[in-house]
Amino acid sequence: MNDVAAPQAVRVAADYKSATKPIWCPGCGDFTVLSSITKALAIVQVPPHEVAVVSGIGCSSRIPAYTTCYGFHGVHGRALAAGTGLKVARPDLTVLVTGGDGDGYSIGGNHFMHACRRNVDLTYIVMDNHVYGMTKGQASPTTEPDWDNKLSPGGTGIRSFHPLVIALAAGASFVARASSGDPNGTADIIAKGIRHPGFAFIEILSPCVTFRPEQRAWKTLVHPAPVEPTDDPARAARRIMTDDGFNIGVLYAGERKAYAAPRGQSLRAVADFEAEFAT
Ligand SMILES: Cc1ncc(C[n+]2csc(CCOP(=O)(O)OP(=O)(O)O)c2C)c(N)n1
Ligand code: SF4
Repeated sequence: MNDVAAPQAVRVAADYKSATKPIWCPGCGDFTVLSSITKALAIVQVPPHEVAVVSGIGCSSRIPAYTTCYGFHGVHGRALAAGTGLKVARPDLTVLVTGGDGDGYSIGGNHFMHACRRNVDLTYIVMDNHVYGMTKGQASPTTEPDWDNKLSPGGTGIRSFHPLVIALAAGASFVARASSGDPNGTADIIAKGIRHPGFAFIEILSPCVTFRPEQRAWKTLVHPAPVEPTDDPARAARRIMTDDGFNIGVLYAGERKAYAAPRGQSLRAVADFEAEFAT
């Protein structure tokens, strides 16, 4: 009898793509983000059953269903809370948290800051289209103050949130910007984020062609960051605050130790909690 295990076949992007057909609008940037995520998983060669994709609510938050990995499509703005808990309880899993700018920076804004601060080893991918796509085009925290539309005539007049700088200030140990117009470059950045030991935050410019058709031009505006990533958060913040918003690449990669759950504490059985709440 031959007891030598057969070598594992090399996994390809298609191995991570489920048979569920995305229902995004034709041309939505999220299609290429999905393909970049599956390509990144193939680069890392982690088996699909060892990956969990966790999301909130929004068009972009539909991603988990389109992969063959474990998935959790949670509630609006709480993806990072669920993903953090999962990673702490199951550090053996590769955890990707995915969603939109409304989900992550508005209702989920508080979780965003604290996830950066905690530096749990997960990868947070935000498909930023500067709008609430799923609920038909309201302004989001990253919407430009002068974006004129019928829901906020003349624009909101409110300064945009700057996620990358906020991530740095809050303690994220890996900060990158990518573009859905560059699927291979984005796959490479996501793979780097997955391999990074700590909280990796990746903003992906992903156009909403339905409510922000002008964003189709983003793919002509993006360009590789002209400098290598730095491990100095102050330098990274200065660069990001003074760039044109279309610099693509890993912008900051630091070495802060990732959070590790205290050892030696046994997990309590669910039945114990039930008994406590029953009294
Ligand atoms: C508690 C709660 N509040 C509001 C909503 C309505 N809602 C669903 S998706 C969404 C915004 C989604 O926007 P974004 O996260 O930017 O994702 P996109 O659809 O643009 O990908 C909102 C406000 C909800 N589902 N739950
Ligand atoms: S509404 Fe916008 S974000 Fe949602 S699927 Fe359509 S193009 Fe994509």
